[in-house]
Amino acid sequence: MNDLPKLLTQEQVDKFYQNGFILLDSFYDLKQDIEPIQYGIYKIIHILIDKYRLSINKLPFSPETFDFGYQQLISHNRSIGGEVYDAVKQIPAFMRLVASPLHESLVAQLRQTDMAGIAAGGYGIRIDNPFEEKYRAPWHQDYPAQFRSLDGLVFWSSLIPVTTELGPVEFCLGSHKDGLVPVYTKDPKNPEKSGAYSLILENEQDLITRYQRVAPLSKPGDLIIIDFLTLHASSFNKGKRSRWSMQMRYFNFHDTTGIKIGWKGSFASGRDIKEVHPELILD
Ligand SMILES: O=C(O)CCC(=O)C(=O)O
Repeated sequence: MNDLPKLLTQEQVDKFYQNGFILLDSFYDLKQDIEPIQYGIYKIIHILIDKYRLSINKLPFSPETFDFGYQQLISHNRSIGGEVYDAVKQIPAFMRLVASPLHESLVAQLRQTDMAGIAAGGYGIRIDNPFEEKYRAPWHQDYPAQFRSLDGLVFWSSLIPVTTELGPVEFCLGSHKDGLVPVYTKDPKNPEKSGAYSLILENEQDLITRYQRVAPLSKPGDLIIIDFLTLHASSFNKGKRSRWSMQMRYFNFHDTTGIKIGWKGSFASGRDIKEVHPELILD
């Protein structure tokens, strides 16, 4: 039985089906949902400033400057960025947001299901640092990198105001309607990339020019819902600050592909795509 509240208007649902993503303005409660996560990140940055005995100024907490000191931390030693990345996804306030009933309601409404699942390993907080290519997401669909169910959804939400300079996510409008795209598992132009970041779509350049592309700007509290088949990519961050954003992925236990593959995960579960979907691999 699905008696969860319907959070979207029919117009929003239609827009999502049409475009393969939708931006919901001011969806989350800033004080209750977002600030505690920013505060957790602020505290972790401070613990690491102390750990490495760095003389970095500390500001009192504010949602606008929660990441103050992070740029200096990674310019001292880039590997501290990895410590922050692994730590922040374990902030309780983030896990509470991941498991928010709001997400279950959205999956129920958009996928007409009474059985939503949280994709294990499919949630985290991206930190897109200025002028870094290694972890920039190239054009991709989420399904090959995540699996679980073909009709999965990404809930994407920024922790800072995203400007064009900071490299917003770019989407190919309506691309989800054209189904799964086979991939190469190595990017010869960027040999430093690995895992999901090294997947390259078949005929990538031809493919993406077929669609109108948009890169919506968003702010803390906004939510972008992305279909697991929508082609999208991170733009390059040419700013002075890292772009902090949350990704929370859900799937549908009733999806026939999901049931067939036993709701298995992909890279985030340490699995090779070839084991589950050999037909998607070109090399
Ligand atoms: O935030 C980004 O730059 C990319 C996010 C993304 O590709 C995803 O959530 O699937």
